[in-house]
Amino acid sequence: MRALILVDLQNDFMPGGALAVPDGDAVVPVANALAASSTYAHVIATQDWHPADHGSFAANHAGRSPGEQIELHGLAQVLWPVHCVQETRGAAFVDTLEASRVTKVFFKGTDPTVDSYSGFFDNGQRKATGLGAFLKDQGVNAVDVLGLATDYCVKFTALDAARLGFATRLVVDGCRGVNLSEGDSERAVAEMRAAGVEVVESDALLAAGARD
Ligand code: VGL
Ligand code: ZN
Repeated sequence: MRALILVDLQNDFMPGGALAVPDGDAVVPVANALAASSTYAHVIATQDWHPADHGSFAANHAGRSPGEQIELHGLAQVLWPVHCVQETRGAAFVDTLEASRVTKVFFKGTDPTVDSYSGFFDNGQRKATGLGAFLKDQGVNAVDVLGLATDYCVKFTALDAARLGFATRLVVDGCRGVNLSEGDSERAVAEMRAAGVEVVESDALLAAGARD
């Protein structure tokens, strides 16, 4: 059984948002098309869901700016603009997402002391969100991953999925990256591929959907 995992399709990651991913809105039609197909036993969504005092926000570190790197409680941390603050419009799903297809939501980044790029674990791999246990409990053994951003939350979600033993595919046309450094997204895709993630296009999945 396969699940679709939609990573962080939230207003703050869309053009005009606080942490806008270039062309980020282009992935929403891909998410909607796949979510509407009958291929998936579950359509899961993650939401980046930070308290206002989150340690990943540059604004919470005197004299620091977004894009700088610090050490946060022993872990390397890129500093970000304030984004996806719990209960704000920026943290809500983008309106164009057909959210009624989503069967279960997992929240991440709720602990102010540690960031959480993966939908499965925090960046220290200490606390689970419950996503892995939920999927296993439901008999899911395969996942398709898409969303924002390729070089952060999508990458770490797909890597954890593969590591946990799920047959993992990255729907590459359903992802866009932040690209703080040029080529970050390409390197992220290569890293996922090297970890056993299959890289696929949504068209091929939708065409195959009629067969499986
Ligand atoms: C993300 C940076 C900070 C993401 C979340 O969704 O990729 N990136 N928080
Ligand atoms: Zn975040």
